Amino acid sequence: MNEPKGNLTQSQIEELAIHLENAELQAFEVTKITDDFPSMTYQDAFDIQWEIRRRKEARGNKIVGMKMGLTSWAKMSQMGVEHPCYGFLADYFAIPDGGEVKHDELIHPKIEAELAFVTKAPLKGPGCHIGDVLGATDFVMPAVEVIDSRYKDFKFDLKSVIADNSSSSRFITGGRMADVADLDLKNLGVVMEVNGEVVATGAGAAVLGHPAASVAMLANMLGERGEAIPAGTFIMIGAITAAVQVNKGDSFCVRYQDLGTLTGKFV
Ligand code: OOG
Ligand code: MG
Repeated sequence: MNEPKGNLTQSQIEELAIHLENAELQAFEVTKITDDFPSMTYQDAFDIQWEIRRRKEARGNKIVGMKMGLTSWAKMSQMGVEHPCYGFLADYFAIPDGGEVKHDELIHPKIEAELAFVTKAPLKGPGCHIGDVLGATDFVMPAVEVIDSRYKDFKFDLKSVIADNSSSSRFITGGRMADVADLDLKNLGVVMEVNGEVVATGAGAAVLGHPAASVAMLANMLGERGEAIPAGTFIMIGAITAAVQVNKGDSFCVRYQDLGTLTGKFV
């Protein structure tokens, strides 16, 4: 992903950002953008994502966190993409624990069992490692992400998904916060239930061998753009299991070892 240069012009970046953001805001699917722009680079893809972020902030939305994606083999093999990606979380993505997710506002949502780290000190790559992350973590808490690729049939390549803010759309957090010293993060078990049936299970080590490695990778990827993770940032580490498709009317419950449960309903 170390391609320092872009092949798209600034006006193409802006047009693609508008195109993908409209698909998000109006919940319609589009063809993956690399079909029409095969020469675009990773730099272009991140420039599009950052332009979507700039547009939201200019409109008054707040950025309330970051997410890593495609950090487990379960997810990478499900999506056919072999490198993690990151995205940002906007204020209106947040749904309280036990809350309702409006299915009509989304295209073809799926849910993911994740964990979130909240930092108390800044993290900056390159060279950020698990030890740096544990030292800079204020607390860990459970999180469920609702992803919703804007691409037709949820099919994409890495550049297209990065431009589409890594499929970010909603997230639920709550449960119990805990100090990293009190958790066995690699063995931490999660059980995901939809309509009372277990649909997926996993443990923290599914994410890059250790959940904190995902936060370190975020710092290192952001460092390539000269960006850092400020203190007080909420960061989701990526799905521990494969994502599960949900329909209107479905309710979910994710049980986290030592961290309580998160629930919600698609209405
Ligand atoms: C890309 C985003 C993946 C995760 O936790 O792995 C993601 C996608 O699969 O649509 O959020
Ligand atoms: Mg995710």
